[in-house]
Amino acid sequence: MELEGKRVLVAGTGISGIGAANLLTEAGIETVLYDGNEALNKEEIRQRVKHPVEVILGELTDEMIEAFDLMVLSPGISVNAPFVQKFKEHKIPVWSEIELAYYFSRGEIAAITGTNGKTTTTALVGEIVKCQYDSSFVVGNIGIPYTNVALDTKEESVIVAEISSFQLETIQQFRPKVSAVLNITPDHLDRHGTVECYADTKLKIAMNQTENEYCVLNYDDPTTRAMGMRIKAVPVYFSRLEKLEKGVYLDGDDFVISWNGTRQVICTMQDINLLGGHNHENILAAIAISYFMGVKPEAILEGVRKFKGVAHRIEFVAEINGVAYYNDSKGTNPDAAIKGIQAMNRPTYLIGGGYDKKSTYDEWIDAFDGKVKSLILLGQTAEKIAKTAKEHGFDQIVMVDSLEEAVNYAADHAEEGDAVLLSPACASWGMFKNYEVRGDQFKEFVHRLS
Ligand code: UMA
Repeated sequence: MELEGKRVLVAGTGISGIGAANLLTEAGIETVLYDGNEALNKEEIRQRVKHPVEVILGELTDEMIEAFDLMVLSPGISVNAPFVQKFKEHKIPVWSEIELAYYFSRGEIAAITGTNGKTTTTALVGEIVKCQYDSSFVVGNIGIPYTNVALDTKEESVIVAEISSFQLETIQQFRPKVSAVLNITPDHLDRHGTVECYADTKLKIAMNQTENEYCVLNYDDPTTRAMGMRIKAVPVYFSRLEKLEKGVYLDGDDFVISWNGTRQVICTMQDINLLGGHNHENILAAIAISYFMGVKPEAILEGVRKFKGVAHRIEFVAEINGVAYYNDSKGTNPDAAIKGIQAMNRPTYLIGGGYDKKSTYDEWIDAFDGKVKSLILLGQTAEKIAKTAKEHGFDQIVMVDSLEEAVNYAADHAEEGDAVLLSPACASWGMFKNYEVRGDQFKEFVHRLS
């Protein structure tokens, strides 16, 4: 579909919606911004867009809908939202903002999805490609909408994109040179319904790829391993647990790539700055992605050595009175939070709870492994988590009303040699704008203690 002369509705006025509206108006396409939240301020929204746009808030009538040729959807809005369904009934195409950015952008794309590790892997691939390519961009769910940079890309650019399942729901032509599905564990079931539907949405990342492209998959995860049978792209497996005949794997301390009969050590444990088995998986995936994006082994090694990790992911904040504080606000589901508690090597005051994504918390509680001294809970899921914890025989539970109260409680009770970990196993929505705001506030409350 050509966009010239079309009238486009951009749904959502968060950073994706504003990015999409900027891109469309810059390209001279008639654009209307829409948000279901009537309480927002139209003028404030208009000021965030570089060129003049109309803004609609609240309900969309059938008459209004019929006047559009296309809708561009922000990731936070479900395709099942009633107004989106109306667009479909009127046979008006609905594009993900990723699709819109792809329409305008040039260069080659590495697109990374999975339940966990995608932000770290994306940031690491970004660091690696920078070591070889002059024009590179790191975008997507990581917090910089792809639409923000689409017009700055050139034929020789490399775009490294973290892509969520939400962003994949409505892609059309989006075709990365290298895609990656790092792992699948239940997440966002409130939106996708079943884990099968969630996994299928993730695999859409490879749906337009051909045999000339690559899809990096986790060999140790049965769901992603099986995906290799369902794609046209060349599957490139990585494994932390097995030495693969063809793929990227860990051999003792060595991160190895074996392809077309050649075995090459890319880096060793001494070269990396990230802790934990899950991070070894992220490094293996990043090596595979970078290699098939054309990055030379020396540049991969340089990028791996430079990379120091990402904020909000088991991020060390401070040591105060002998107590270490860690911010794992990005632990937005039980599986990610399991990685957080597994990384602790001290008795831990664990702060959890938040928005209810219909997750179950049994495995997370089991992963406490005697390390958690006290579980401090807040948010919508507090009662549900407390109930599960008690069923698993864990009753050192404290209920609080705010993150500040949680930090103060932990600081008052923790002893020298303990850790305090914010790793909520839940999204932040409802109490915070996003996990970054939650993590930043946590860090601020911790710094206030000193
Ligand atoms: N809105 C409606 N109708 C609805 C629902 C929402 O109009 O039915 C409006 C809201 O009123 C609000 C706007 O939509 O004004 C918000 O849009 P959004 O939720 O898509 O938020 P953005 O600010 O555009 O941020 C999005 C991603 N957010 C989500 O997927 C929820 C960000 O991922 C991403 O960084 C950003 O685009 C840039 O690509 C955050 C996230 O939590 C980090 N992602 C989830 C995750 O990682 O688990 C998927």
